[in-house]
Amino acid sequence: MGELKIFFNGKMVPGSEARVSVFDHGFLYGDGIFEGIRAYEGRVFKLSEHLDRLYDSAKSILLKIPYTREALTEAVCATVRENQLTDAYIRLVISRGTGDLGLDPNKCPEPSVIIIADRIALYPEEMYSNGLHLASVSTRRPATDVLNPAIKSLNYLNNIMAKIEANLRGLPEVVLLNHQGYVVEGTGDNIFIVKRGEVLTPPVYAGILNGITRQCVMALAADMGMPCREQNLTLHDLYTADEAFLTGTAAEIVPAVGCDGRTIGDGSVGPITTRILAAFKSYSRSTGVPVYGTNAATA
Ligand code: PXG
Repeated sequence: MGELKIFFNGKMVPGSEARVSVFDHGFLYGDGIFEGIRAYEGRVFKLSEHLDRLYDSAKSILLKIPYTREALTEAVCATVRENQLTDAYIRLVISRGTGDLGLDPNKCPEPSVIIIADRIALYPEEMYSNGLHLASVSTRRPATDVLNPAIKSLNYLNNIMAKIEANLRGLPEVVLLNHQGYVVEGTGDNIFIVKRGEVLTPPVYAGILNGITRQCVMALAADMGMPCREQNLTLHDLYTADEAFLTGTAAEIVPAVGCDGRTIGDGSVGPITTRILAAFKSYSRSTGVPVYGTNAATA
């Protein structure tokens, strides 16, 4: 494979030439938004839902995306095609653009729009078969009235602070609490528990990113007749859960079998997690926006 081609403000440019200005407010201030999207077998998974969230993030921070939804849909597909990928991880980034050194976004006339499509780095199989041990960390997720986690902004320092705590403990992922002490999410994934047959996940208003995988899991659970609800969760709820798992675009569904030294359930991957994982795998590989023409079957 040659060099990756990047969609850069309407043009396809080689990776080595795709450079943003040091005056870009995405770089100077984290002023911008992004999406992490996957393509499976030549189809972009939940592209419309990702674009909904992207346009909502943009509206919330008063950033005007200089493309229609149709144009962005085509740009995402074109970037995957240009790199001849079938399974891909797609990063769509829209920054406020180039301005001066002050933080005023009005000084940035043109947002920067970047789409990177690359091969997906898969996680080790044992993570799915054995499950993760988690820990709660001291870094809190910001309150919705401080910096709403529902906005998928370029301001990920809070998540990175928690990731540093994970690294210091030698753990792949950790659990963040909100300022009230409720469990909200991981550094880059949502959390679910299973208790007495019920599938539970923190509500959006607790201060989380409303994950596309999360939404999909809630719908799949409902389709399979599993009771599924949003509910505030404490660490006690997580410690005493029968099962727990994390959801995110990159990792899909990862079982969690322990937290803070407590064993979750019997310490093995539970039956409901296993069913949801299987349902997600088959669903994600049988739907999506076709990148290479419309003859691929769409569910
Ligand atoms: N919460 C947060 C804070 C996230 O950043 C999710 C939940 C899951 O959302 P989706 O829509 O993907 O189901 C995310 C996902 C990575 C990575 O490499 C993941 C995310 C952002 C950056 C990197 O795993 N976001």
